[in-house]
Amino acid sequence: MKKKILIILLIVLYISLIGTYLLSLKKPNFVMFGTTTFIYYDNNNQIKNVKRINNIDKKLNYEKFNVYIDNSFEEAYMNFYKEDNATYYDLYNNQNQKIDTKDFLLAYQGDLKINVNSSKIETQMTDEEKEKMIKILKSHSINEDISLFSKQVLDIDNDSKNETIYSLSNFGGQVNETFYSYIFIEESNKEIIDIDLIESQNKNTPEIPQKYHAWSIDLDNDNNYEIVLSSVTGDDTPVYYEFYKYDSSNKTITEMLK
Ligand SMILES: [Ca+2]
Ligand SMILES: [Ca+2]
Repeated sequence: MKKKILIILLIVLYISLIGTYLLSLKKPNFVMFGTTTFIYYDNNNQIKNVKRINNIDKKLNYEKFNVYIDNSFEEAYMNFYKEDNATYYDLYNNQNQKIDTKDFLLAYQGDLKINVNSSKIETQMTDEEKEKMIKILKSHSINEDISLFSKQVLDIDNDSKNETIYSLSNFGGQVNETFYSYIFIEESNKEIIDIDLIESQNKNTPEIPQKYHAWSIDLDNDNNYEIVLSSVTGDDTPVYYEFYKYDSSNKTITEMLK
């Protein structure tokens, strides 16, 4: 009898070991933003969690990724390497040719449906826009210097009306000023909904992160785009990514996956 129990126990142990081994072979589904921020998904395309890292797993070197280049995902391979504490990468296509791109790194692995809004993120202001931006900054009593501007027009919430996402900051601008990063949505009725507004306390010391609107992506497959911001504090420091959800009915912005 004891022998029988022992055999059953051994069989159970054997099966669970094989199960664990097979699970370890299954690669996780994830989207990576830069080399620092990873959103993991389960097999049903549901977001599981987010991880922010400093050191990229070298096992990812030369694995196949779907990389967002010129408004679409293409199969590519990446070689990651570290220099002066920052992680860099080279991109190669299926023919082993190096791909040159100035785009921020957005890539995924696994059977995911990642819908990136392809409307152009404009970085030049017209004179009219500049005037309008300065008015908005004035209304918040923040510095009116703008060194970084971006604008994307898109229908974030799929209601057939366009919103505009603006990001403004004055990093690298005039001296003897406080620093700010301001990202907001202008709704079709011209109402402004803040995504993030941060200002440094002291002049000439940018102790706040510089934030920038990087992409609008439907990350959770609900037909609404999430707003992805890059965030960097200081030179030669990692760029991390943040994710915001816009609820047009309640006119609220919520940060997700903090
Ligand atoms: Ca809309
Ligand atoms: Ca979504």
